Amino acid sequence: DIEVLTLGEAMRLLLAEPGVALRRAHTFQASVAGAEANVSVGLARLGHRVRWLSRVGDDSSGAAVLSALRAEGVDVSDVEVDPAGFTGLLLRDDNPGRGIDVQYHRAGSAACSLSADYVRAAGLGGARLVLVSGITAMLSLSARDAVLALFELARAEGATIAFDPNVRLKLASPAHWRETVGPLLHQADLVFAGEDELELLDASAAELIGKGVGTVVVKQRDKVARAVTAEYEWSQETLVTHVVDPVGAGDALTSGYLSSWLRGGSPAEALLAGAVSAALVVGTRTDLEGLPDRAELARTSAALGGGEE
Ligand code: KDG
Repeated sequence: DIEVLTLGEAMRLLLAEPGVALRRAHTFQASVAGAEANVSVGLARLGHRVRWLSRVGDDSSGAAVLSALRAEGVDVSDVEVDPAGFTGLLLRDDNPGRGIDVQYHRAGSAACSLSADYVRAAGLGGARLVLVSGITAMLSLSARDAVLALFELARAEGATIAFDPNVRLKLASPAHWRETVGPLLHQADLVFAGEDELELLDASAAELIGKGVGTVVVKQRDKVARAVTAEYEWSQETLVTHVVDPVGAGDALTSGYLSSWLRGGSPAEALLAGAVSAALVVGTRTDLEGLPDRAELARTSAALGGGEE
C-alpha cells in the first residue's frame, strides 16, 4: 500500500547557470519542477511510499521526468503517457536579488488533460494522505474536476487532504485564482499557504479553521511559519541562513511537515522538520537537490533547531 497520493503537473526544468539572468544564460542545468512532484520526492526521500498521479507527453521531457521520479522511489505506475500531448517546460534563473525570471511553456500540455475519470480510475490505492496544489486546479477545467474528484475520493475513504494554493500569477489573474482555488481551501484538512496567498484569496487562518479546516500552516512575511488549529498555535522561525535558490522552499516545508505528521509528530516537531527541509533546499540549486533524507534531516535538526526531528 502507498501512504501518500499526489496529483499535479511536473515539467522539465532548465535552470540558467548560477547567478546569470535567463536571457543571458548559455548553459542550463536540467532538472524537474512541479509542486506536487517536489513534495513527492521530498516525502520519498524521507522514507514514505508516495504515488504521483499525472500525465506527461510521449517525448524526451516526459521520459526524463518519469525516470527522475522513479529514481527517487516515487511510484509513477499510474502516470498516463499521452501520445498526442507534450510535457511542460519551465525555464528560469536563480537570482533572488533581481527577482526570479520564470518562463512557462505548458499551456495545453498533457497534464492539462487531467480529468476526474482518470483520478477515479486510478483510485487512492490505500493512501491516507492526499496532497495537491492550486496549480493543478488552474491547469484547465478538467484538471480542476480531477482535483474535486480526488477530494471526493479522499473524503469517502477517510484520507486526509493537504492543500497548498501555490498561487502563480503567471498562470492566471488574482480574480481567477480566487474563484477557482478559494473554494478548494475550505475542503482541505491541512492547508499550507503564504500570508500573501491567503490575502489574495480573501481567506485567513481563523476563517478557514472556522469552516472546518483542521490545521492551517501560514508562511508569514516575517519568515515565521505558524501552525494554527482551533485549540492552539505553534510557530517556528526560519532556519535559512544562506539563499542559493529560493524556489522549492514551500514544497520542502510541506514535505518535512507532512513526513513528521505521518509519523505522529506534534505540530511543533512538524514545523521544525519543515523549516529544516526548507533551509536545506534553498541552500542548493533546483527544487529537488537539497531535499533531505531522514539521516540528514535528523542531523540538521539537531544542529539548527536544537532538537531531534
Ligand atoms: O513550488 C515550486 C514550483 O512553483 C515549481 O516547481 C514550478 O510547480 C511549479 C509551477 O507551476 O510554477
